[in-house]
Amino acid sequence: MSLQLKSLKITDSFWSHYRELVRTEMIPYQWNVLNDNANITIEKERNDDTIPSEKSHAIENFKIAAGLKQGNHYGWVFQDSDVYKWLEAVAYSLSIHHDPDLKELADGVIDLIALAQEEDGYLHTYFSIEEPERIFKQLAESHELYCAGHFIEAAVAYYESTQNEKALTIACRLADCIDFHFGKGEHQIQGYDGHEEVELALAKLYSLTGEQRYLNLSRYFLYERGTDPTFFARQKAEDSGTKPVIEGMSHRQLQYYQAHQPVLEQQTAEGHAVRLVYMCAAMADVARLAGDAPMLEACRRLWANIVSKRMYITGGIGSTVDGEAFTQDYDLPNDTMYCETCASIGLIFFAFNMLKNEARAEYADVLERALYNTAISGMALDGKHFFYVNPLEVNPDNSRNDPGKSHVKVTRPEWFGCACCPPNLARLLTSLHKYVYTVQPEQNTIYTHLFITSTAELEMDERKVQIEQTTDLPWDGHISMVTRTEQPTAFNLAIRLPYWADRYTLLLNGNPIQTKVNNGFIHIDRTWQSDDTIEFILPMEIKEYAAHPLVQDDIGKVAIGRGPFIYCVEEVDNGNHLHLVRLNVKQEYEYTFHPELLGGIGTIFAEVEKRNIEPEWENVLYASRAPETYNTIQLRLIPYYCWANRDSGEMRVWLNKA
Ligand code: FUB
Ligand code: ZN
Repeated sequence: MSLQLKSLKITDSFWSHYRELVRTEMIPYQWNVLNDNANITIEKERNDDTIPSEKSHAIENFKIAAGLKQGNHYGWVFQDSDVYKWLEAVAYSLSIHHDPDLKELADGVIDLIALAQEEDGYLHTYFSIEEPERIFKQLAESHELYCAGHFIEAAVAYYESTQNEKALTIACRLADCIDFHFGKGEHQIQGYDGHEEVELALAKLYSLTGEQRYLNLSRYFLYERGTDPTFFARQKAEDSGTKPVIEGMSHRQLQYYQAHQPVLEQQTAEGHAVRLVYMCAAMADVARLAGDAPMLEACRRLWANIVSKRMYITGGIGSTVDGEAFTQDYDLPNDTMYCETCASIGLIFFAFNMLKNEARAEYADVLERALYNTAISGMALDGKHFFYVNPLEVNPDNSRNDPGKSHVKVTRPEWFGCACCPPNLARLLTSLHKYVYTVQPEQNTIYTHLFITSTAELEMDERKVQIEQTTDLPWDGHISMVTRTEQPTAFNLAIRLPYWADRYTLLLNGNPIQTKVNNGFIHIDRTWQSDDTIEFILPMEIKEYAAHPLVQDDIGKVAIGRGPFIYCVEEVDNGNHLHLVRLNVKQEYEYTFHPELLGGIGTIFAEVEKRNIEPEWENVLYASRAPETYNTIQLRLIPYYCWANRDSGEMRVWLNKA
């Protein structure tokens, strides 16, 4: 059987709006930022004097490295990756929307990158401009392979979208340079980058080019990690540089880099959250491409640890600002967490690469959770303001006055000194069409992961098959899937039964059908005729979710969800002191869609109790036999993703429950 997904066109109103926003606002906006033309305020992501936040300078760095300008590198050592992620988003955007001007701009950027690339294929503006003698000598901090990975990803996407060979040639020369320098050979560096990324990029480059060396190199980096606990320390000891590559990073433990153990021995998700999920995304892809069963088993283990013990209900990960990292099982504080936008995007990559290995609905459930909640919370509805950190509870006074919460912003800044998140989101949204389905040719099965109005073009043994999916999700639970075929065609259509639906109705051409559910997918295995219509109806119940009792911060509280969305309450709707709100034992909720509010959202109303601050508390901090009285109030909840788009104020996801 040959079954291939050839293309997917999204026409969904919720997601098309986002993708248009990226094309019309975010991409031009980011271009101006990268060129220091945006006239915006760049904020530090937390109070830290070492964060470079005067400007981006990213394009200027390339011009200097290319010899077109004089000057010094400015910004983080990984500033190049902002340009690469922008380029990758442009590549996907061009595949959706023909735009000769944008293509010309991007081609020009590729020409500039080509000029900045060294004779031997090396590419990294910081080291080329400032410290060529330290190339590959400070890998714990240098982000050289991290940046290389982002370029390779961009080049693969750009080639797939435009057939531009120049970007791909730069990428292959860069990969060849890395392949020359790293490995087990006598004169090679036996080590890896402190920030995983090149591993997943090399797997993509292999998939595009078929060049086995790239897959081997990716696999080498994964297997090398954590085998020699002295590698980073030895590089540091031998370093000739007079200043750290990244200020304030040298104290990091090996866990931070997932370098404390060989990857197959790592039992729990440790260290910097983005690094961990990028590593896992690479492991999952390499496991599939190389048929590496122990690697896949390691992925399953790390996955289980994340999703059953270390992930927020919003699909956020990273419990602490210190190292932007995981901490320990069930440690999920709501107001000091990190939940970096990039980390949820990395979790989506990991989930999707697991789906390509094995179709289990739990991967798509998490993918959907992270996508509809933390990932899109990373961008304001204007496409020009961004969150780096996505809290589940905010009090503006605490963010202002508590240095431990300086990273928890109440409004989305225009840009960040460390601008990893906004362009990451741009590339995710523009590539969303890749996440709706996967196909398993050996099972002759098409798996549906996301419910998004779209048309999929498939090819089965040279026959064309179309699947038209139509839905009003995320607001309404009716999904219809119509097949169009040139002639009757047998295949198995597997549809995810999402975690938030306890029941479902399934009709084929208007009649109920019996199907089997396997690993969370409903399988409909039949010979499809043109215009066969599946109707899949999911109840959009408002749900109260509780957390595991060991999550100290959520005990006695519930979070409210409807469909894929987790909801929150904001001060602008409900007044301040939101911690005084208490949901009733038998709480009733009412859902209403408001086309005029926040771009069109469904809100939830609940008549709840709010504790009074009685006069007895005037100038009293502690009291025995304290009075406790409540008022009834109307509480309005909105989907978490669109918080902080009106007046700034308190927000919380977890609410006290009587
Ligand atoms: O180190 C590069 C990127 O910057 C990371 O992925 C983010 O967490 C931020 O620290
Ligand atoms: Zn980020």
